[in-house]
Amino acid sequence: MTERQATCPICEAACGLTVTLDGADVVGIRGDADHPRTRGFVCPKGVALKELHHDPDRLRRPLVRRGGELVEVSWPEAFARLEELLGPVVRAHGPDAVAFHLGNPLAHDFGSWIYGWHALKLFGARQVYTTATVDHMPMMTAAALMFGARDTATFTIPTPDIDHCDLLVLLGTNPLVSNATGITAPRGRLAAIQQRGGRIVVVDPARTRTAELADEHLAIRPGGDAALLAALITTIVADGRAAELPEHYAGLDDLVGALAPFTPERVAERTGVPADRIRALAAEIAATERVAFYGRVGAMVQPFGSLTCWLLWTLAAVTGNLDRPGGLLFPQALAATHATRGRARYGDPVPMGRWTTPDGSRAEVLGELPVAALPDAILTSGQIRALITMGSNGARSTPDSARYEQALDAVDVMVSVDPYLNETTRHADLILPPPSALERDHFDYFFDQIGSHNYSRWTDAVVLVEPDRPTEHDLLLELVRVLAGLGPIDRAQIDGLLLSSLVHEVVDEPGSVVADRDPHDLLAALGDRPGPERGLDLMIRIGPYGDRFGERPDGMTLARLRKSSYGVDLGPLQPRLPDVLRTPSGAVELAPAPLVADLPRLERDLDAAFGLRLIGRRQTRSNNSWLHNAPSLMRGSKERCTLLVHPKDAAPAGLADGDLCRLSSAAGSVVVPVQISEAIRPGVVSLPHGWGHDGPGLRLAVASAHPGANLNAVTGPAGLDVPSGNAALNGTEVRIAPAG
Ligand SMILES: Nc1nc2c(c(=O)[nH]1)N[C@H]1C(S)=C(S)[C@@H](COP(=O)(O)OP(=O)(O)OC[C@H]3O[C@@H](n4cnc5c(=O)[nH]c(N)nc54)[C@H](O)[C@@H]3O)O[C@H]1N2
Ligand SMILES: Nc1nc2c(c(=O)[nH]1)N[C@H]1C(S)=C(S)[C@@H](COP(=O)(O)OP(=O)(O)OC[C@H]3O[C@@H](n4cnc5c(=O)[nH]c(N)nc54)[C@H](O)[C@@H]3O)O[C@H]1N2
Ligand code: SF4
Ligand SMILES: [Mo]
Repeated sequence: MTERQATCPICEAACGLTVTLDGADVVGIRGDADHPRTRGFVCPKGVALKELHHDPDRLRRPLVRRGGELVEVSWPEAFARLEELLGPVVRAHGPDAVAFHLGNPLAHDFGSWIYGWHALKLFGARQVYTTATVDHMPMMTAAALMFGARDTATFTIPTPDIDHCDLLVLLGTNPLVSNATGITAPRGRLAAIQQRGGRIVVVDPARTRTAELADEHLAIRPGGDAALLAALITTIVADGRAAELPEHYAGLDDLVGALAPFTPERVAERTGVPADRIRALAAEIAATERVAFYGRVGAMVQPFGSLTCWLLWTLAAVTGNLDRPGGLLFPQALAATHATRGRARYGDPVPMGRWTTPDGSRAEVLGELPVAALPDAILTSGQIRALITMGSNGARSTPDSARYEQALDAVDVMVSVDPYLNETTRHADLILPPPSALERDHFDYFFDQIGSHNYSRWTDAVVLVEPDRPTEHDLLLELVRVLAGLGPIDRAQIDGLLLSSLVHEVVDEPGSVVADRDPHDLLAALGDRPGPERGLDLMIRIGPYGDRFGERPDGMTLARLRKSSYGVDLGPLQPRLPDVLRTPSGAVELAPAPLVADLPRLERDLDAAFGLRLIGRRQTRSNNSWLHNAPSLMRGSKERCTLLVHPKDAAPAGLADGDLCRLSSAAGSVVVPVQISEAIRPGVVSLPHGWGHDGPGLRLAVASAHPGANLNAVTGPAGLDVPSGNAALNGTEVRIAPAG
């Protein structure tokens, strides 16, 4: 038996794991008590990596569609088929004929994160749809407009300093179940706020486990957050309690003017929060020394996600809590990001509207198009002929998912990079499975950017991939080969081409720390071993702690990081304004025009009619749609995919606890068991997402035995947050009635 250290790549918590091996067999996984950040914390999903690794349903070899059936083939055959399928489309119709749907697991794979985005840009890909637009695109959009950004690969986002705050205000997040993003291993840290005399306020239509632990729970109506935040700001400003802001803030007067209609009295009905409670919360925020604010999925996958993120950060700014310990702070990651590249307080306008979906109805934001518009893009235009899905299960994760599946059948060519034959990939012509999570090196390129402590770690793959088995990076290189028409050159050469173009981009950009260096010298310094490590080494070396290729001999390199099994502690988050700003004005933009322009829509919504509304929730033993094939996560006879209904809504509908209910909307309907609960606000029902493992052609023996109902068969049709294009997954108008 041997023991190896690993990092769990499933969620943002990035827990340190200890993996016990018997030869190449993974026999056990537990939390690593010596990990300096997660200190032994682990959840059932991390432990289930063992089962996922050994899962007989997990694909090890490629599948090709032949006569309607998906059959196993060798890797050379699969790559030949890739060329046959995609090559002609690209040659005849160019990059705009190929759409991409990139999904959540890629955010946990540093190679995909560094090279994937770069490769798409090189290919001229514009029909790029990702899971960001059913998740955090509002946060990316608001942050880009307030602090500056070039794309969604790196970002400048303030995170709550929960270990030092006196008051924590949480909107639309349940970290005790989800670990949220940036509130890792939360139980002890939340309890510590209360132990030091602080308070926690949770704003959520459901009394979640986090709300139960909180000192105050505001059971808001879905989608009411932006109006609530606007009223808090308006009240604090009107009471003369706004903080004095330094010169690197712009637009305060415009902000105050634009928010004037949103008084507590005006928003009380829509938000479901009485005016006196809004005033009391405003007074508490203004009177408290250090206040941290945090909003996540519930604050984002709704019609006003961008306004919510913007107003959350402006509320922090006007109360003096932005960029201060105990409030919100900007992390400084080891690898270079937009905010540590280029010149401080110098930036281009936010990339927006440079191209559109094929029908012109939706514009690009930060290089991405709304994934909720992908089915229409395929079904109503002849433009998109091929679809490449990578780590995405849009058939369960995007709104109006029946239409999404219909689009998968309509497209001429579909290629999936995915380890499972699931609800999405069953429509593919070719499936290329990457190695398992335990077979890959890990570095948190994405999540280091939002951590609550500046910390970075590298872990080696726990199990070695068989020599002839392509890695996720190799699969990307094979796609680049076909998309760029590179022909039968060595894969290592493609890797070299990508690295070389990355080095040139870094050297050539204004304000580069390696502007005066010869790209050939940098390439030589990065070595000749193909793979994603060289790109990461580059980003570490030009990053804020980097050695700048010898200029700072004590600086960091990937080799130096790898020497320490527990990575590098780069210290607590520190104030970083105004240096992180990359806006054209060089200031924090408190009133960005595209957001101010969306306020009239919010004002109209204050008077909207309000029927029964559907929201989602997360569960400890699920992660989105893809962990239900692990037996340990499915144990127990209790049905988990239940519709939470308040007794006041259940009685008139004739529903009792455990009854089967038909839940329907304009998009579709599902049958689900009812769970009567006082924890959900009356007028709101809640169903978890990622279920619905049914229909033909799945290779998911365990998941199919507990299929659950697909929430996204009912969400949509595509209500969108206007500035970001994010899907409004929560807040769909629904009806409930006894089934059958
Ligand atoms: N166990 C587990 N952990 C996960 C995941 C998982 O699937 N399972 N997924 C991971 C991913 S991809 C993400 S993005 C994070 C998400 O992390 P969280 O944001 O913490 O996710 P949820 O638990 O869905 O919490 C969203 C909350 O928003 C509430 N809500 C719904 N509508 C509204 C609204 O209009 N306003 C307000 N204020 N609240 C609303 C819901 O009731 C719910 O409690 O979790 C990650 N961690
Ligand atoms: N109604 C509703 N819908 C939601 C949400 C909600 O709260 N409510 N939450 C949204 C959020 S926050 C998110 S992040 C999305 C997630 O939506 P998606 O991005 O679609 O992610 P998953 O559903 O987790 O599906 C992941 C896919 O990647 C595959 N996969 C797993 N590991 C790997 C890997 O290492 N490499 C590759 N190439 N593939 C891999 C899996 O087999 C699966 O097909 O769902 C969104 N959808
Ligand atoms: S899935 Fe569980 S073990 Fe893995 S990182 Fe998230 S909380 Fe940690
Ligand atoms: Mo997510």
